[in-house]
Amino acid sequence: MDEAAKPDIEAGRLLFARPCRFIKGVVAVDGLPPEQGVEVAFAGRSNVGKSSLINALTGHHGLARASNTPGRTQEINFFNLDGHLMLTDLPGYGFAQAPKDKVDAWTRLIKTYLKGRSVLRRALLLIDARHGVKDVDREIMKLLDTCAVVYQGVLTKADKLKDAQLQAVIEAVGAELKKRPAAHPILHVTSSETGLGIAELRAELAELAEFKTGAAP
Ligand SMILES: Nc1nc2c(ncn2[C@@H]2O[C@H](COP(=O)(O)OP(=O)(O)OP(=O)(O)O)[C@@H](O)[C@H]2O)c(=O)[nH]1
Ligand SMILES: [Mg+2]
Repeated sequence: MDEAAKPDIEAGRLLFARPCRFIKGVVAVDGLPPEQGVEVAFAGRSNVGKSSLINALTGHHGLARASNTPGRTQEINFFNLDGHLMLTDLPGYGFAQAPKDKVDAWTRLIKTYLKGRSVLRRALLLIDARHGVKDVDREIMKLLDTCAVVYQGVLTKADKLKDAQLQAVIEAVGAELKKRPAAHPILHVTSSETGLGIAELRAELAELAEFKTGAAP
């Protein structure tokens, strides 16, 4: 790896040490906040750990509501990281127990948002390390391949696996993402529980937000 490609861990730390504030929860496209700055979305199956990952990144445990009950996040929640980056916590997809009309409404909202949001610079596609890529994930990948947004795989709950199992999942998910036209080549491996991979993901998001250490005099 050349020097330029190295993640700037310190920039990530400094960016995510800044205050992050909840802006609004959106249930329909007409409620979306104005498009400004750089936005990054957290997408993935219900219960994969989207809200927990936002909390781990920001070091703010009650910020995004995480829960044992799948389908906890039912709207697109916007979090403003001190004017540098907007984080969006999406409702999970693939939650079979939710009422069909609700699932249809979330799915429509997620799809419209992912397709039409010009400030959306990246969608993080969270995959539960215990389960790997499922068909509902492939559906979202297919959609994202047609959108003007790069998406990047993030394995969650890595703490739940033994090293050898984790390696196998990293290889399988990495191989699957490599085949997709719009997927970013780097797969992040994280645990919101132990903090694994959080510093690296912060660094990558700082780069996306063009946030640098010592940039200002
Ligand atoms: N062990 C472990 N548990 C995790 C991790 N991340 C999330 N969890 C747990 O997984 C459950 C779901 O987490 P959430 O963050 O609410 O998941 P979500 O993707 O936001 O779920 P929805 O909003 O329902 O789509 C919670 O009980 C979390 O405590 C992790 O890295 N390791
Ligand atoms: Mg959630």
